[in-house]
Amino acid sequence: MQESETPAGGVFITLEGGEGAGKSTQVSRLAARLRARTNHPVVTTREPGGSPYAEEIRAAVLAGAAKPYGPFAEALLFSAARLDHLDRLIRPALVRGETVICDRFIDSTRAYQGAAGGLDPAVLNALERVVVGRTRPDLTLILDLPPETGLARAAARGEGQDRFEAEALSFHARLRAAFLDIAAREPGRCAVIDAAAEPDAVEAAIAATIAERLPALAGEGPRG
Ligand code: T5A
Repeated sequence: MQESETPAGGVFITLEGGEGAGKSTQVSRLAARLRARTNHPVVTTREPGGSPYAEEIRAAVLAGAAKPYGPFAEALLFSAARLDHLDRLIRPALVRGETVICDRFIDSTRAYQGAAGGLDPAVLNALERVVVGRTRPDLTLILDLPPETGLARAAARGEGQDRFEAEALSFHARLRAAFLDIAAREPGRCAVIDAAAEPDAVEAAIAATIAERLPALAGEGPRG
């Protein structure tokens, strides 16, 4: 494991939100937008996953393999995946000065295993301290929409439900409240985006937030 206090020279952006909020869609759009305007690499990644070992954990957890053992076991597995992802991909990219855009990160553990799953926040804080250390996002975009809308979008793909999509609507309502609560507690790091809008409008809202919060990134000019 690399030193968790590794100084980060790049910019770390995470996208968070409930099921079908449009995170993957907007990660791609934001990366394309930044690549057209910056002179340094932009890396896109996701959690759980982002490294070979973490992708193996992703497959097992989303298939429900850890569900019988409860939210603590799931949080440990997500944390093990995160540790590998941080060591192999995120921290090296940040040290090289690159921009990393990650689809889900610590706030998903706080919302899914914590607020909605019932795991003690003190346990999650301890895990974050050990696993994430100082590698915190510079900006977290919380894509907010009614859970019914997000679940309908996910269902429309016709791929069946994974471990968390299959939870009751009340679980997804708690998730939405949890993400909004995180944004309210950490307004310097987080920005709430209306994700019920059309994709182009969501992209524009994200671009405006980047321009406001990370002006150096937004204003570097076209690749030369
Ligand atoms: N999890 C994860 C935890 O419990 N704890 C953790 O610590 C972590 C890291 C990951 C699961 O693991 C859980 C959370 C999740 O349940 P996943 O497959 O990565 O599983 O799940 P999601 O991140 O929810 O991925 P989805 O693909 O379901 O949702 P996205 O990425 O938010 O949405 P996207 O972009 O794929 O869009 C969904 C559909 O809607 C359309 C798209 O074309 C697509 O068909 N769409 C829109 N339609 C209308 N208007 C818009 N604005 C739209 N934007 C996209």
